[in-house]
Amino acid sequence: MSDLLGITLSARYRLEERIGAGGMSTVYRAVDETLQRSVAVKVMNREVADDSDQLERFRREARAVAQLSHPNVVGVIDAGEDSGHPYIVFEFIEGETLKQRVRRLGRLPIPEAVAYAIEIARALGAAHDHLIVHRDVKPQNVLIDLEGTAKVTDFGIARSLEEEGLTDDGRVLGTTDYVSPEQALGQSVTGQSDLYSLGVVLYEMLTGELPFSAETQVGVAMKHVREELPDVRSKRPEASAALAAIVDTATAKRVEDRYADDQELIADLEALLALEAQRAGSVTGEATIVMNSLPRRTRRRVPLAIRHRGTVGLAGIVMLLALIGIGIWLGSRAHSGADLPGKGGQAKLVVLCRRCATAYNPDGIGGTEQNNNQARLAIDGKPNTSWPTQTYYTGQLGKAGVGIYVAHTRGTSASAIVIDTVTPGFEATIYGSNQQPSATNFAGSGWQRLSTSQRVVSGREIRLTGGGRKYSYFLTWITKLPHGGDYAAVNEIKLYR
Ligand code: 3AM
Repeated sequence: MSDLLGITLSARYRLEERIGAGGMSTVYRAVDETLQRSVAVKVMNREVADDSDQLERFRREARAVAQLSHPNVVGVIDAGEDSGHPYIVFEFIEGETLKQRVRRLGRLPIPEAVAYAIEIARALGAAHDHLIVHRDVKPQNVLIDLEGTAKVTDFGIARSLEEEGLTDDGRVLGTTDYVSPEQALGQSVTGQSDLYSLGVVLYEMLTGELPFSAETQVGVAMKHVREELPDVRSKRPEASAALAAIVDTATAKRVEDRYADDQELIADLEALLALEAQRAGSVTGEATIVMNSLPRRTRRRVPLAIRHRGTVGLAGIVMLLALIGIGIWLGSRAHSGADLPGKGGQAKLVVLCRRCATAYNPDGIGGTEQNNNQARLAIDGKPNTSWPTQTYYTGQLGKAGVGIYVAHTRGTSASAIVIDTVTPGFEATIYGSNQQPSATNFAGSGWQRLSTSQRVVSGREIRLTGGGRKYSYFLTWITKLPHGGDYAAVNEIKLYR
């Protein structure tokens, strides 16, 4: 397509330099002769311009992005067609792609990585608000301008959820390095698929590596379907448990276990940025700017020294107090780091993804749901919220049991479990399994008994047997309601390694 160099499209955009090429199009730096400024012009390749489906897709990109006016989205300025060349004009971003930045610097400083993740999530949030799914979130599509701001581009295969009817021609993606399991399997793709890809981008910013490699792109895609991402902390030990939990929740294989929407992910990332800035002792570059854009409530948690100056000089006491404050607050949200009392500080709390709790009623009696929509309250780190069983007015369960299980994506060995409850005295047994529990068949779910049956005392440790075997599912199986009570509540389930 170098034949286009030097020509002026629609008597306005003079193509000066070829800056990138993809399968469908070529990107040029151009001069807008009317406004005398640099622009980026994406010209559709001639071969594909003859294909009406592809042409429609190209036009759709222009229309989709034109709807968005967001500081973290590369803006569309114009679109047109000249001598059979459809083109889109974008604001020109001087700088580099996020991919180039990671290649150049390797692992990014943690506050910077989190700041970029926030900016990308905000851009995706704006798109999702317009029912546009990006579908190709990767660091190659994130431009970092000279001020350090991240801007998402290339909505080339984005689709409006309202246009689901349009046939998807199964176009081969350039890379499957960031593909969500459902997308790899050709299932329906939603905003949560973009969040998965963003989770992988965050993983890469933190570790400097991709989570999966294989001989072929299909091989990588299959790993996204089948294999858990490696633990971020095995590659980046200074990453906090809370940060690892965010990566885990964003990249959960099952959509139900993933962040439900952008706002949930952004809230966790913003809270974390405040903490990570604190851990790093100073913030620079984009982290400072993003920090200044945090909602007031979150920003108040950032120590004054960082909030105002971007670096920490003095104010040691203020900082220390704030550090303790944030530690407690975030720890209570993400289960970071606390030790089990009475175990000599050796047992470590297992970090659970925030959607990884499920109510369990395989007998089906008394309503199959069993308040499953509240299950996550048992692992939200807040002792005053709980998952309750349904109410059994007779005071009897009338079946073998009912319960709640938590999932640990990679599987973990646990030595103890602690249940906080406002309805102590119910009887429960802890089980472990490595197969996805059947919603209707207790016996067919592979449960191994890990504890004796016991009356639950709030906050008291229940020892688990199992010889250090790893399990992916841990079930608290309630066999008897508390004496005189008609339900049982689980305020918190804490699993210790
Ligand atoms: O091929 P590289 O990675 O050097 O940075 C983008 C990428 O560069 C650049 O075009 C290439 C293919 O996407 N690019 C895309 N949109 C751009 C824009 N709006 C842009 N460069 C500047 N401004």
